[in-house]
Amino acid sequence: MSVVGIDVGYQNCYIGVARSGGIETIANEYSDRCTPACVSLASKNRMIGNAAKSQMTTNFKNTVHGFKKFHGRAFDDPLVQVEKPKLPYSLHKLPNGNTGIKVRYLDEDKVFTVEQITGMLLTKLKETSESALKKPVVDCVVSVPSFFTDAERRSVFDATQIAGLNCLRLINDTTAVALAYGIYKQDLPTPEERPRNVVFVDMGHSSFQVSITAFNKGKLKVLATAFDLYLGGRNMDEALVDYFCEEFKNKYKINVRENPRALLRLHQECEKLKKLMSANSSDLPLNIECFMNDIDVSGRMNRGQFEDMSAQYLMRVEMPLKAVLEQSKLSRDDIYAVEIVGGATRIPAVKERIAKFFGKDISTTLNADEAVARGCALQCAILSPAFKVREFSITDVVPFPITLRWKTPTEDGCEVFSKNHAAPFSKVITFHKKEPFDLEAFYSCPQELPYPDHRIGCFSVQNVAPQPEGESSKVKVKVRVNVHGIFSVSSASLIEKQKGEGEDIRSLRSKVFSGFQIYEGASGEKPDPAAGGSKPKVKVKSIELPIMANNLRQLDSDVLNDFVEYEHQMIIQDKLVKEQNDAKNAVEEYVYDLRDKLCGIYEKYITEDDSNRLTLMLEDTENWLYEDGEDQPKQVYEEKLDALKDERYLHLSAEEMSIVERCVKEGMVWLN
Ligand code: ATP
Ligand code: K
Ligand code: MG
Repeated sequence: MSVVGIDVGYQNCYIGVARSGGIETIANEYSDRCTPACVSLASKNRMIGNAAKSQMTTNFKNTVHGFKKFHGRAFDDPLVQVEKPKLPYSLHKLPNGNTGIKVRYLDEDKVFTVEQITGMLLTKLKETSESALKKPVVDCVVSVPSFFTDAERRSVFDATQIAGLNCLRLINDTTAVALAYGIYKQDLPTPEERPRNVVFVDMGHSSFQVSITAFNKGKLKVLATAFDLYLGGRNMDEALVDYFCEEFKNKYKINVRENPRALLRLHQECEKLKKLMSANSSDLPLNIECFMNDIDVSGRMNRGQFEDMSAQYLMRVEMPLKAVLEQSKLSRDDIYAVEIVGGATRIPAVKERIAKFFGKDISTTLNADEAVARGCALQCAILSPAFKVREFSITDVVPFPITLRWKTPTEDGCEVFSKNHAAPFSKVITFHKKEPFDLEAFYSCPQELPYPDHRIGCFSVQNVAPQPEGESSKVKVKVRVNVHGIFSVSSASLIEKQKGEGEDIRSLRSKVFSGFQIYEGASGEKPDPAAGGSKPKVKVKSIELPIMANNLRQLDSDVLNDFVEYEHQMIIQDKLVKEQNDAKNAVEEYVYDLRDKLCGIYEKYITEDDSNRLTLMLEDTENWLYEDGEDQPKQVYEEKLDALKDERYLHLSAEEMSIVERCVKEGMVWLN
């Protein structure tokens, strides 16, 4: 069984794996530990990750990046509408109102859902893990921003299923970081001592997240989280892009915004410049050759100017820090350390603001890029029965309070999970009902929600019937925020009194409209009434009731199955194209290799006739590769290669020739 943790970033993805030596971050086939969150669709196949990123400026209409925020979002969502004009590819409204991504794939117009696009990315990350671990990868833990709401989490979860992964947990970015920080610490306070409170700050490309976590030996408890949904490295890139667009308009009379390719290149160069400015405070150049209309452009920038133009963003660093501290009810003196991760926390002005707010030096104990993925892998190792890791319990929080509503004459609903309530967590609510009923769940405070719709879902508790005497039945409903941070009405049961038992019907009747009772417990088990011992035992039978859930923006299970199937087909198609390309490249390589040798190491041992014959043969093959042999099935290339290899030069076989080669290389004398 494999143990894999995946950080799916807005820009960068990382994979952590557990091996016998511990947690490692693994590299992809480009020896890169970072895989860009980028998918490029083409006429024969897809490219994902690094290969896709290199298509960004050439095949920009079909190269999808910056899609993470579309998870669980309607096309009409203000966030989607704000992003839309900035994208080089098109968005499309799906029949169910969700956000679709329109591209050309296999020479056809195709609309993919964001779950499918992330599914493709996860397929790539799965394959990378499989080739590093040399075994199939199914189980994994995937990170999500702590501020993701229910619909967004379900959407990411669906993407993991499309990729054929078994996601054991969607873990919040900052919680994964906290785990990576805490699990190896030998000197944490004992459970009886005051906990060690650590602030974790993660500024990535698209957003800013903060948490305060309390550590004791063997456990961590998240106290509070806060965020700025729109604050990250890309804001700084955009500030630079704005500046240079303006400058180039004046200096070169070009409108960069009219040219998507030039705009993308400027973005890439501005990002590089931004990174350079983190390490260097002097004046730095920005040069792009053949930028637009055959013009080479250049500009300059220094850190001071950059900080001035990003002032509006830097100003926003403090707000989430303040919010998280307030929620935690701690004072600055209670904070043991402030740990920063995420690429954009490398910006000196960002670091300064964090340090200033907490009035202490910030720590960089963790690898800024890889901590999330490592935390995910650790969580996967803890959850996997196949791996032995130190016991470490994780208690996260419910970031936004959740209310459950029902319609009865006297009751309208109640808040079932308050803000920063421990999670995962279950509660049992008792109803008295004669017929099936509906429960509606929604986020209690729409104004603080980073999502335009406060509904979570509607849950119909079915098959409820009155008791034989016509009385209301007692129905126990379990509501849960699960390990993924997803809310559900997870089960319902009807409690049927067994005939002949003597419970006072009237006392039950008096409770019919008296509302509900909530039992709490991390496991969701209600306290055993029999354990109290005072009341006489009533023999009851519990009957499971079916629940029909209708969640906001949820994919139908049929649709999801189709996506799983389609992803599978695309994987096969990519594999075919890859094999075909490999076989074709092998022919091409053979041609070049033999040509080199004919005028190199074989020259002395080959007759002129043979040499001419072979040169001609190579030329023919090369022409064929550009013409009829351009796009042939794999076997055709394989047969071609075999035919070339069978050709006898010097009246020796290819195998014999390789012996010649070795002798020449090793400086042995070759006897003709
Ligand atoms: P998110 O967490 O928002 O989903 P992500 O996880 O993909 O995004 P990271 O990989 O943590 O983001 O960070 C990427 C951002 O960090 C980019 O904006 C990148 O330009 C920026 N960055 C990386 N290195 C530096 C540096 N040395 N100086 C300034 N910015 C940097
Ligand atoms: K990342
Ligand atoms: Mg990130």
